[in-house]
Amino acid sequence: MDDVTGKERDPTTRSYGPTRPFDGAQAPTIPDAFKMIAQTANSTASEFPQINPDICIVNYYTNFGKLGLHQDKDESESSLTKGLPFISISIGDTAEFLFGNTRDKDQATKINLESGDVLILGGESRLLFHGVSRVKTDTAPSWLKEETGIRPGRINLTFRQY
Ligand code: MD6
Ligand code: FE
Repeated sequence: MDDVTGKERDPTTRSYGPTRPFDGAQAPTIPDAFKMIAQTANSTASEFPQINPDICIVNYYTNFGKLGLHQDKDESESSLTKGLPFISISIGDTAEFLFGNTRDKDQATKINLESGDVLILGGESRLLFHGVSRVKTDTAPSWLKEETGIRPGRINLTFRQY
């Protein structure tokens, strides 16, 4: 697997850089096992280019967590122009996920993202508006809770290539 230097995301400026804003630590590379999952998923969506991810954003949502409708356009001009996909993996409680062509949530399509679901936005769909309207309490698979002791809520990993 091609090793690339990882990038840190500064959530306040929404920009990417080589180091972590609060302590200057170097961004680690993405573990191969994680990269393998993302790239395997990517290869099943053969209409999209294959990425070599250098960014993995991990978000933890409590059962009150939400994310407003937004476009992901903080990656490089070239990445966005090429429609390089991002690959999102959901773990834990189910999210109600919205997507659409505008920021209007009443016009958006609503789907459930359950634990283990993978969502790929690339090509023409790369700049769709998307967000999380709610996280459904106590919907994670019971085996996951028993085997990992995962907390209530949802973990989302998104893999991207800057
Ligand atoms: C999700 N996450 O949690 C969708 N976007 O299913 C995002 O849309 C997202 O987690 C930009 C940056 C971080 C994210
Ligand atoms: Fe996003």
